[in-house]
Amino acid sequence: MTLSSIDAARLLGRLRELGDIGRDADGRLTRLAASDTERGGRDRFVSWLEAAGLDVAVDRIGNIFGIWATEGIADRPPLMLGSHIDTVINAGIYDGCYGVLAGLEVIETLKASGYMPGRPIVVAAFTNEEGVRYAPDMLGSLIYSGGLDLDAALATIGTDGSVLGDELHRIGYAGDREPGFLKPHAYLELHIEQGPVLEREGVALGAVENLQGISWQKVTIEGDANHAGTTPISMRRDAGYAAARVVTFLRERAKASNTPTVATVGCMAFEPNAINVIPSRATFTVDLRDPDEARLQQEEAALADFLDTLSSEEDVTISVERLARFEPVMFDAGIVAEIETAARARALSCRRMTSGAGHDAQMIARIAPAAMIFVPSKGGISHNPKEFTGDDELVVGANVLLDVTRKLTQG
Ligand code: HGY
Ligand code: MN
Ligand code: MN
Ligand code: MN
Repeated sequence: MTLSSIDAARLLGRLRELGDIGRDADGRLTRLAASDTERGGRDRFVSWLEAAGLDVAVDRIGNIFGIWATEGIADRPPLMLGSHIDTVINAGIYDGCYGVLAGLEVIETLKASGYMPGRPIVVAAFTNEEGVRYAPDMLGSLIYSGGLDLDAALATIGTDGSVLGDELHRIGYAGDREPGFLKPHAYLELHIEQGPVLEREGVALGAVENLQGISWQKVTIEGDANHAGTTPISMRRDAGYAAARVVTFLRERAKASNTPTVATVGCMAFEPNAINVIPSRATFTVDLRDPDEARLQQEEAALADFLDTLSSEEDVTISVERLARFEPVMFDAGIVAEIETAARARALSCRRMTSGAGHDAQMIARIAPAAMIFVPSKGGISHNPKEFTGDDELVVGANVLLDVTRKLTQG
């Protein structure tokens, strides 16, 4: 049986075109959720959906859906293919966008081939997957799956003081559909691995069977500003030094544990942030992840204990705000098996794996059987303009998405 293929030039061309929307004067790509640059990406994506003859729907949290529902099956639960088009700061062009554009490509290829699916096929671009401007991350798919109150989410204040709901209105993407208006029969997300495993093992595809738990916290340490030259070390309430001890504690604990636990302090700010003033305040974020829920809780407890000890040792006051907390997720074994079957049919190497990154699939897995397909990331690099996956690898992933989509929508 000759296996059909997606239109590689169209997919790769769109990936590059979308990848150029939101570059600053230095060529850095940043499309934060509900920003003007993201509006540009959203508009371009909607124009492609319309050109493909799909029905376009936008829900109240700004999730965008392209719907292909042929006569007689429109009321059946759809297969949903999705990901996100918002990015981190100074991003690559593949994270999220690849899955959204490959989903559209699969629909267009099937439509053009005369294929008659047994259920609608929908491609989704979820709002604020990255969580860089508004916490928590995966916010659009979390709302879509009923994991958070919609009004509370719309009232979320961003790192720039903006209000998500106002920004969605301002960019024209405060939609009218209720989140969850389409209950998927199944959900499939194609994504770059963003890690080193597939490349290191020389494997073409990942059939992602689970996704690790995520804990995001914001820590504020209050000390006393004082003169850098006259204040004896023994008399300091140095918020900056205390913060540095937390960073070291987290790295050394994760390094010493022979577990998959990872810990990251990604943001840090000192006040008053002056070369000759002992910091009076340090605020920073902590991102803890582990595939095992009990171990993730242990890591959170160990951090809390360390902060208690630190506050008395350094005579500082410490407060913690939880920004996001998602338990580990198991994906649907049946869909994972379909991914492996599709890979074998194309004589592609494939291995089961855990996702280290968070994805919209972990949220939609709350309301439908879900799974993910990974393609290799060069050097395992992501959330970095050096993020790269070869054209052939991108096309291979999209063709397997095509095959599994056909399998999951047979009449
Ligand atoms: O943080 C994450 O893993 C996701 O990219 N938002
Ligand atoms: Mn992503
Ligand atoms: Mn990402
Ligand atoms: Mn992600």
